[in-house]
Amino acid sequence: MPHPHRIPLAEADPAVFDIILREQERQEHNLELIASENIASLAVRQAMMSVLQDKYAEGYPGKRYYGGCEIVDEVENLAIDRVKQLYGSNFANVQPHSGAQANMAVYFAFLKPGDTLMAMNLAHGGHLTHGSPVNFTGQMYNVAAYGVDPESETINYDEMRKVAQASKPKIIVSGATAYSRTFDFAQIRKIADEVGALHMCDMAHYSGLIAAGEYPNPVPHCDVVTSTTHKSIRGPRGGMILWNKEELTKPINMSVFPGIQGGPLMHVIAGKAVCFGEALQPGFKTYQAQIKKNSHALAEAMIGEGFRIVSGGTDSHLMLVDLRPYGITGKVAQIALDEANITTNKNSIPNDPEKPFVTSGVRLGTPAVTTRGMRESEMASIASLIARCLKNPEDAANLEAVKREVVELTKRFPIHV
Ligand code: DSN
Repeated sequence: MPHPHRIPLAEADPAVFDIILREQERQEHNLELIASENIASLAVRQAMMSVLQDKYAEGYPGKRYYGGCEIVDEVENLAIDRVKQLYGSNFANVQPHSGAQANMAVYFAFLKPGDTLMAMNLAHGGHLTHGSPVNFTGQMYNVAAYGVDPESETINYDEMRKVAQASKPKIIVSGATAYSRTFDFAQIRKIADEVGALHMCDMAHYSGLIAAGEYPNPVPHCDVVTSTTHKSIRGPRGGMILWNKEELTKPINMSVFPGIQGGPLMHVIAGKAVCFGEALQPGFKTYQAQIKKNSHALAEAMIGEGFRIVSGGTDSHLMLVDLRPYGITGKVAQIALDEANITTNKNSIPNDPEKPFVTSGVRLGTPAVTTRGMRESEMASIASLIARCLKNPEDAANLEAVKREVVELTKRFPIHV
């Protein structure tokens, strides 16, 4: 009899194993268009299921609170060295468990409760941790927001300057979760300097494109840059923080540990090292360039199907689709698309007349389908499948017919076999 610890999951816990198999099957035969999702490589996932998960290593490499950390120190140093090379930063912390934790660590390092945090209006594309009233940021800080121009639907830097001058924030945050255009990081740096604020970029959505030179790099224009590691960069779920000035090292590192976290997840840090290693390979640039080509192709094809794309197009991996030309809401669209194995999320568009749980838009992104190997011609097919669903979103036979075609398409681009 093997030791009980060596029994594989399928035998040890068939209930959990079955759930995993069914989720794998769902991913295999769905078109994943959620802009923040991706498909990590086998190598990244193997690092995450390694024995490193058993090691406690509070502290930082060379300065841990527990013994036996000399080997996991190597993997954390490797992740730090690779990510610094990738983005050209002088310093990095790879311990945040998520993007939200990375943001929290930076805010706790540099803000006191009641201080002013300025970030993009949530309704225009900002993130929960950029000042939402239901998030700790909205509860602990005075929040000032900038947004997009109602005509161009791109960031209005004159308004941003006025808001900054009036609110005197301690931190100005750039970056968003539903903004498809580039940020002018140099301009935001200038505004931050004019009002004596720190400039923090939350580059989570764009991090893969940035690593490949397909989107402007915020690092030279920011005091601090935060990110997740699982979106376009395609690594394990987690977060990271980058910065250039040595004097910021102590407050940031102290804020992550012992400030808001305990033991780092060494298996996930190993996955981050693998992901950064992958991103340093020439093939990663080709992948990121294709994400953008696919995003352009999808946006053009959606326009061809009669949808409106917010701001008229995209400079990145994502786009916001205004569904009003089809006379339906984001809520209806998301449910109908789900029925046809097309996974999206409803999303407010700027100045949306609908409530956030209903919305007039959906957000689409191309990182995951590009990982599967899909290219421009598949993007045209996807736009047509979406349009067919949304012309008759409550017709079950229509949705079933589209689903059959989606399954055929996904079979041509297998993920795990
Ligand atoms: N949940 C992420 C997104 O979908 O953009 C943000 O953290």
